[in-house]
Amino acid sequence: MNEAALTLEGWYALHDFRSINWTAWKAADDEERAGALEELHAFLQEWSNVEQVKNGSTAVYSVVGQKADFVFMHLRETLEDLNALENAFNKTTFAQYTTKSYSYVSVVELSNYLASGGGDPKANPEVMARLQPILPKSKYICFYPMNKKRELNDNWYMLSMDDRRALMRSHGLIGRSYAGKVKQIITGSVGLDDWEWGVTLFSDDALQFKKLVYEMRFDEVSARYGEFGSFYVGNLLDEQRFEEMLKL
Ligand code: 76R
Repeated sequence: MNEAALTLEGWYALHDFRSINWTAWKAADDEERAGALEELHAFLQEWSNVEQVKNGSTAVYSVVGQKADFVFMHLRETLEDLNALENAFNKTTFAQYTTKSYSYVSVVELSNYLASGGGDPKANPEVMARLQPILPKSKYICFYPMNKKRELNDNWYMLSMDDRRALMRSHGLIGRSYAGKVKQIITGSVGLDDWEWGVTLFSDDALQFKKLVYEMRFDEVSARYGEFGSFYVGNLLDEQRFEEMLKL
């Protein structure tokens, strides 16, 4: 049997994509809208408090194009926390003016392909900071799910650990050349959702997403073994921008 990569898991992730029901939002009276906005404000505040005490992290972005209008990306300690959080949001008045566009459940993952040194990795604060990351508040987000291919001649899961490690080295080198320009969070979703990984990228320059993903397309790990789902791209929503988006 072939050897599975060892993985370290951190916070669980929920990418919750929503669309706004503009017809209903416009039909609501001022008082109802004000109440809904207040509730939204309270939730954003609560999520920011959770982040302050490092019990999780939340990123809020608009989505460009028709796939959704905005996304909440939540990282929390447990699946129960994520569940409670989505249910609480779904009970708000504001949520009644949204429809569910897409969601993705996964867990922050690091693999041992390029790990160095021994000892308990979870005792390393740098590793912990990557397993429980405070999400950047960069101007742009890009999310897409992906698989590693399982076809007769191109089957990632039939490659030896050594071969995969060599391939991942080249992948990591390309990635590292974007250090400081793009921050990536890889979340694993085997057994949790429809694809094997979620890729979430953050940058202050949306063109860097295109350049990074394009460059990786030529790298063997992606060129040969990558399979990709839908791409979502969006702009940072702070409270003020969120309110502006909803203003009629
Ligand atoms: O964790 C590390 O920094 C070690 C190197 C590394 C691993 C193990 C790494 C680095 N990645 C790893 C694992 Mn990655 N990554 C993607 C995509 O669009 C595409 O073609 C692929 C989507 C991008 C854009 C990206 C970026 N990576 C993985 C895995 C799990 C593989 C497995 O276990 O089989 C996937 C699915 C994946 C996909 N990767 C980096 C980046 C970047 C920017 C880096 C450098 C990170 C840094 O050094 O800070």
